[in-house]
Amino acid sequence: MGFFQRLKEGLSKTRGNFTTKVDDLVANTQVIDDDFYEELTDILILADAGVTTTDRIISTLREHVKAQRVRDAQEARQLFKSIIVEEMNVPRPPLQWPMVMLVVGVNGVGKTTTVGKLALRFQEIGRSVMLAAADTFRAAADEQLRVWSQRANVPMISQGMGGDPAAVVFDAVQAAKARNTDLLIVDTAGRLHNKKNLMDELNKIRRIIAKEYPQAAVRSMLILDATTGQNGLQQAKQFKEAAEINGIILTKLDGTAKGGIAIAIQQELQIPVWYIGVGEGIDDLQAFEAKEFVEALF
Ligand SMILES: Nc1nc2c(ncn2[C@@H]2O[C@H](COP(=O)(O)OP(=O)(O)OP(=O)(O)O)[C@@H](O)[C@H]2O)c(=O)[nH]1
Ligand SMILES: [Mg+2]
Repeated sequence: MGFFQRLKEGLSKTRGNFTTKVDDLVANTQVIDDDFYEELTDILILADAGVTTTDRIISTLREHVKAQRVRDAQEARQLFKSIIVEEMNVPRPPLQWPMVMLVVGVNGVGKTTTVGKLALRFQEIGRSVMLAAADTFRAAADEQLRVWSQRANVPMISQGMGGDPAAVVFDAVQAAKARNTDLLIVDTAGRLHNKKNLMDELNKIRRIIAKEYPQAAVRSMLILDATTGQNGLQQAKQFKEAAEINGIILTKLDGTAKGGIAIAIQQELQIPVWYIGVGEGIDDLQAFEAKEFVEALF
C-alpha cells in the first residue's frame, strides 16, 4: 500500500463519520444560510474538533463566503477544506543531528510502539539510531522495547527493571556519543501531569542530556492517543505546563471516528504535530502534513 493510501485507510473511521456528514450536508444545501453553518458546527463538534476551534473555523468560513459571494455549497466545501488546512498548519522545525528524542506521555498512549516505529523510520533513511529503555517502572517494559529494537535492527541500552531512568539515559548518552549515533530515542514510563516527582524526573533527564550531550538537539515528544479526544487534549495542556514539550505525535488515529482532534490540537497547544500513528504495525507512522491530511480526509 502506498503512503497516501495507508493514510486514507487510517482515517477511514473519521472519514465515515465526519466527511460523509459534510458531503451529505453539502449535497442537500441549496442556500448557504444559518442552518448550513449550524449543521457544519455540529458536525465539527461531534468529530471532537472542540468549541474554540470549531467557532474559529465557522466564523472564518462565514467571512470568506461573504467576501467572495459564494452561493454554491460545493464551493463553500472547498473553502472549508482550505480553512482546516490553515488551522492545522503549525510547521515543525527541521530535524537536527545528533538528536535525542524523549518520548513521553500518559499510560498506554502508544509511547513504546512509537519508539519502535521511529527507530525503523530513521534507520531506513540511513540514520544510525539507538534506543534507551528509560521505562524502568513496568516489569515488561524492557522486553517490549527489545522486541521493537530487534524489528528495527537498532541497538538498545537498558539496566533492567527498578533502576533509575536518569541513570539509563546517562549511560545511553555516553554510548550514543561513543558510537556517533545520529538519533537516540528514549522510551519513558507512562506518567500523569499531576505526579510532581514523575514530572521532575523528566526535567532531570533533560538536564542530564543538556549537560552530557550539549551538541545534541533535545526534543521532547508528547504522545497523545487520538481516541481520548478532548480529554486527552486537556491532559496534554496540563502536561505541557509541567514539562517542556517540543512536538506532538498523535497515535491511534485509525482507531477513532473523531479525528477532528487532529484539527484542534495544533492551535490549542501551540505545538506542531510531527508524526501521526495510523496502526499498530511498525510501518504505521507518518510524517504529518496538514495538506495531505486534509486531502486524505476529504
Ligand atoms: N490502532 C493503533 N494502536 C496503537 C497505535 N499506537 C499504539 N497502539 C497500541 O496501543 C497499545 C499501547 O501501546 P504501548 O506502545 O505499549 O503504549 P505505552 O504508551 O508505551 O504504554 P505504557 O508504557 O504502559 O505507558 C498497544 O496495544 C499498541 O499496539 C496506533 O497508531 N494505532
Ligand atoms: Mg511503554
